[in-house]
Amino acid sequence: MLENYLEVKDSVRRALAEGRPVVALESTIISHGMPYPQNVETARKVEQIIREHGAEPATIAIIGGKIKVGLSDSELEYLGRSGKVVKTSRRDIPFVIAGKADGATTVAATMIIAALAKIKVFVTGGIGGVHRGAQQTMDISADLEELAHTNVAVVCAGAKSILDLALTLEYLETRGVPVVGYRTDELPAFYTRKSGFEVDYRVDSLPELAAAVKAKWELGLNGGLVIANPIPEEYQMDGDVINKAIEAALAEAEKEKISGKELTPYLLAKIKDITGGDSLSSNVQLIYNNAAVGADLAVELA
Ligand code: PSU
Ligand code: MN
Repeated sequence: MLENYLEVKDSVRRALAEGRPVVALESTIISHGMPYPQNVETARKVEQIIREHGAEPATIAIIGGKIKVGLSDSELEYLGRSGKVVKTSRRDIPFVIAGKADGATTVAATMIIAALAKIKVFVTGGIGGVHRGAQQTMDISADLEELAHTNVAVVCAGAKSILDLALTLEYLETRGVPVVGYRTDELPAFYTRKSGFEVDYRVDSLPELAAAVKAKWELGLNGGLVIANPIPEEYQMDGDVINKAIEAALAEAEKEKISGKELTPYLLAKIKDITGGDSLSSNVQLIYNNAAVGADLAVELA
């Protein structure tokens, strides 16, 4: 049944069969999160870092209606270039498949597919969350619901303050999702190491982290974990600069009445323009840093 839908790349299939570590990667970040060609260059380098750390990368996407677990180099290039790829979250998966279309998977959709393929660790930049103003708009990312259900550890650099971080943490608490600081007491805010919010647990070593992940799932405590890994000091942005850019981007989005699935990509592109590309450089570096930690965690779990 599943074979009718999932196409697992040979190198990934072999690694999984042999019990070697595999790390899942999302593709919305490639098609909707960054401009070409930096998106494709970053995606390639992330895969390389994961290999250097002893794990097998599996970038996930839907191409021509087929779910791909692991992409070839030309498929990566295609996703980054074609401007016609559908941003695909949980609700979209069946329709992208039925329409034989191309879909770039969000954190939620990537978690679903990773779990189907039996991949436990997933590396990304930042997760979606509760948007500012959600009291009115009810804009809450499907990523949070997926974290509540699906057994995948998500390594990220926290969440951006385009979101309401306090409400995002409340939501995760309600849904029983642990928010773990990797070598930090504070939830990182993506572009910066600090957000002013504490994480639930700080872990300083990978064996300790792996032990907690194992205990959670062996006890049947289903759902994901947020492993928040701060951007390296030298690449973080100035707090005032990035916060002003975020405020300006949010105001612009409101003026243009951007909502729904368009909002996050719109804000990312605006922030990049306002910061003259500086936010993109930070974005790229924090993903590299997450790739290293995610691969090390996958090795530890294997
Ligand atoms: N944050 C980023 N870059 C991204 C995303 C989030 O820095 O590309 C993407 C991820 O794929 C995430 C999605 O799952 O945006 C969340 O979108 P929404 O807010 O519409 O749920
Ligand atoms: Mn939304």
